[in-house]
Parts: sequence; C-alpha cells; structure tokens
Amino acid sequence: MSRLVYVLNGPNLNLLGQREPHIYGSDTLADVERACHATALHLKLEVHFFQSNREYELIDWIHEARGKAGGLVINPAAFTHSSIALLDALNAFEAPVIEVHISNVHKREEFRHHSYVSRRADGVIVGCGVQGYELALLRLAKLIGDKT
Ligand code: CA2
Repeated sequence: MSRLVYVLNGPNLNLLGQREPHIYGSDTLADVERACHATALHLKLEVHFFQSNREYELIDWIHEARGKAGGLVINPAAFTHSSIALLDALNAFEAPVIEVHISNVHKREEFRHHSYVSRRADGVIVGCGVQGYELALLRLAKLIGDKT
C-alpha cells in the first residue's frame, strides 16, 4: 500500500495559534505541519499537508488522493457537522481515514457532537490537542503496515 498520506484541514484552521488558545492551544498550523513531517519521517510515511476554507477544495484533494494515497487524516473543522458532500467524497476514497479534532467536541456545544465524517472514518481522535495529528499518523502507519 502507498505510504503517502494526505492531511487535510478545514475552514478557519489557518488561524490556529492566533485565536482561542484556551480551546485550540498556541501551536500554529505551520507548527502542526512541521510536526507531521517529523513524525512521518520516523514512520517512513510521506505527508502532503493542506488547509482550505473552501469545501470544494477539500473535496478535490480527497478525489486527488484516490488511487494515490495509502491513508488520509482529516480535521474537517466546522464542515464535520454539516457536510454530506465531504462524507460522499470520503466514501469514494478506498484507504483508511482518521478524523481528528483538536478540542474535545463532546465537552462543547451540542451541535458539535454530531459528525457526518465519523460515519466513514476508521478512527476518530478528539481532545488530544494538536498531538491528535501525530496519533492519527501513528494509527495510519499501523493500518498501512510495515515498510517492505
Ligand atoms: O476541535 C477541532 O479540531 C474542530 O474541528 C475545530 C473547528 C470546530 O468547528 C470543530 O467543531 C472542532 C474550528 C476550527 C477553527 O479553528 C480556529 C482556530 C483558532 C482560532 C479560530 C478558529
């Protein structure tokens, strides 16, 4: 299986580290990307890291990952709770999907408790801060298997 992993980030995550540090911590998305590349190196994975505020761009990246990536990590941000289109795109992706949320969405408002993406995800990591991305890569490395 391909050791290429797409890491996708949804709307407003470009503001990470700049606002609401009590909820999302003080690391920026650039810090998260650096940490993902470092972890990927260790796990012999290759990471392609993306963020968009536009639903269609996230969908296009999921389509691009089809037949190419061995796994996908996604923090769909607010699209988690609203987007059937993202769910449909993920349903057309054949390899493992891990959903990540930096905050513990279950401790927050009721509308954050439901995720369309969780209907497709093979694993869900919530409330582990930005470390959730590294945990997701570790899980994908396990699912993809050892480098041969
Ligand atoms: O906890 C998460 O990772 C979320 O996916 C983050 C989303 C939120 O809508 C989900 O319910 C849970 C929000 C991302 C916005 O990120 C910001 C970061 C810093 C400042 C402002 C927004």
